[in-house]
Amino acid sequence: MNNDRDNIYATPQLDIAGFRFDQAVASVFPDMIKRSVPGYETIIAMTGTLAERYVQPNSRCYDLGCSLGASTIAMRHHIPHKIGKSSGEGHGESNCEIVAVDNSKDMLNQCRAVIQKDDDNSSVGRTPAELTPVNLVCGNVQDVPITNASMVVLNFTLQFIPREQRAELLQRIADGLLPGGVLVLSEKVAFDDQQHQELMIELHHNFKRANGYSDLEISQKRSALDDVLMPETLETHRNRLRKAGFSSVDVWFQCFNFASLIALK
Ligand code: GEK
Repeated sequence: MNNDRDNIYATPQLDIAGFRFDQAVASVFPDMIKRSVPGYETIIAMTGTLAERYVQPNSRCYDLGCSLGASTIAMRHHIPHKIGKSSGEGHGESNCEIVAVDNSKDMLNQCRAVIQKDDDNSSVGRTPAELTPVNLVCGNVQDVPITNASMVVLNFTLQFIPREQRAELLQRIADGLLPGGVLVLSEKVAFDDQQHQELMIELHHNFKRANGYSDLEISQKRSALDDVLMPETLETHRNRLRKAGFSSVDVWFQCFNFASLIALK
């Protein structure tokens, strides 16, 4: 089941191991991310809106670090079925494919079940040709070829990649995007101004407390994420994206130390 309540850090742990996306996390993930990341549901919904606008016929959409597939489902439900003129092939359907990648097999197994459920629900009133196929890949996002893409989503994934390897991944994404394609990059961010940094952390912790996490849970999770989740400033993200060749880059959503950027090729 993946709709259980997250209480992974509710009891005191003597030795807090580095955070891992294992079976325990996969089984509570939707609850964990909603109660931990301000604006998560808004960002997912907006991903659908962006898919409606930017996904091009006969192209690929990538969900890199897909977890249980929330962004994949948002794109799938909003890719217009009949974009472009009927070209014979695909009978005027979008003829798109979504490639959803995660290197945690526990997360990907749960994701497979979510996609299967969506197949079953979505098939009502639709022909199979109208359901955008999802190709689930268990692997490192840094190794997956990105080609013929009109939309790429990195929703809270880049933060787990070693800092010095981020530019290369973004360059491959920029190179794999078609002209007019979009990258949605959501991240936990840091601030140069120490006072502002501390305020954002405090407000985020208040958000978690208001969502039912105890001080013990907040502090143990924080220790587990140390050296695993590595935030950078918005300026660093903007500069790196521009350097990779994106022509228009900026933040469309921010709440405390969580932000989402749109980068257009
Ligand atoms: C969502 N996007 O619900 N290669 C592949 N997967 C990775 C890698 C990597 N190198 N590093 C981390 N992951 C999702 C939420 S969660 C964010 C993304 C969070 C995977 C990891 O296994 C996990 O599933 C996901 O990236 C990050 O919109 O938990 O803060």
